[in-house]
Amino acid sequence: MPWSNEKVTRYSRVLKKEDKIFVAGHKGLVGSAIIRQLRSKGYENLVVRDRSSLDLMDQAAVKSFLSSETPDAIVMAAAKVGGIGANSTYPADFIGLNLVMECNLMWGAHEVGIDHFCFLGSSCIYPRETPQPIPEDALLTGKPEPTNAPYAVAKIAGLVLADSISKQYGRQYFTCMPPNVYGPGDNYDLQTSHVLPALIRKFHEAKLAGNAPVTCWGTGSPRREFLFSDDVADAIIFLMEQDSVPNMVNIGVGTSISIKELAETVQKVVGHSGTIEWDTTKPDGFPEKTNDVSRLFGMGWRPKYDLESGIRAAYEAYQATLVSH
Ligand code: GFB
Repeated sequence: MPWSNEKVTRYSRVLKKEDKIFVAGHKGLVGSAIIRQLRSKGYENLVVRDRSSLDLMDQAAVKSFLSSETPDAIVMAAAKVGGIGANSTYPADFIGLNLVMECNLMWGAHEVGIDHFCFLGSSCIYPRETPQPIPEDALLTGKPEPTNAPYAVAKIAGLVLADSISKQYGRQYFTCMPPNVYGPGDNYDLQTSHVLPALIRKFHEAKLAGNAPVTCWGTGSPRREFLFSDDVADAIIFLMEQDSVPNMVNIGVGTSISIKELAETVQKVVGHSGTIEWDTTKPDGFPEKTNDVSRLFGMGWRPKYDLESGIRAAYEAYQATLVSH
């Protein structure tokens, strides 16, 4: 049967503590959280590579690395990522770099016989117009959100590649769809970052400038689901530790807030008391992006961080970067 967005559950041996796990993108927002969580759960046989020593854009180098290291499992947290501004500015990079990296690493893993692969998708792969919360089988049932369609198409291609390799070659390659992720090691560049780190930086700098007004993008009415990076990592490891995993699994809290409510929450955590203004020349993107997490919750996983405690932890991590500069 040709590929469909139907749920397929695949069984395989359970991850063992001594397994060698390659975490691609170990310095990034999600990758660094995965390393933290794996170590805290007793997985010590971890393999990481800086971009300078392993360029995922170089197919031969990736194949040679995989052949020599032969990890038991791979988590691909490496990707070209960014917020709504970055996606609109660099569409070719978001589809081109991500397609090449995911094919090099995933096809290379298959060719050297690696059985376990967790590919990171995103809630933005779903259609712009779709039921909320979004179930996994909404995939490919409608047009993508234009502000991040190239990225979404690259991630959908990776998801279908993972599922097809599993189906044809009997491997356990699965894709998880995190929502908007934030936490330590985030990107705070105001042109390329996601909304939450951008607001943390904006409110912090405005507070120091005497509670100057803060300008947010869009109308403030879109709704987003936010999950702290350590919860995303915990969910990914939870899924890898199961003896069976569905081919695609949404990760999240299953609820969302408006960008306006988010701005007010960040303002409260940072302690800013000025005005909030809205630049409606900037795009809103998805009207709403809330994952239906019943598939994951039905397996027994739950997040640990609520939004306000997560923002507090992220704000502390941001302030620590200012001290170290
Ligand atoms: O997080 P964000 O950049 O990306 O924007 P998406 C979320 C919402 O926050 C949009 C608003 O409605 C923005 O207009 N927003 C308000 C801001 N102020 C700001 C600001 O100062 N900076 C930013 N960046 N946004 C991304 C995809 O979509 O979701 C990525 O483009 C990825 O590829 C990510 O999938 C998870 O949530 O709209």
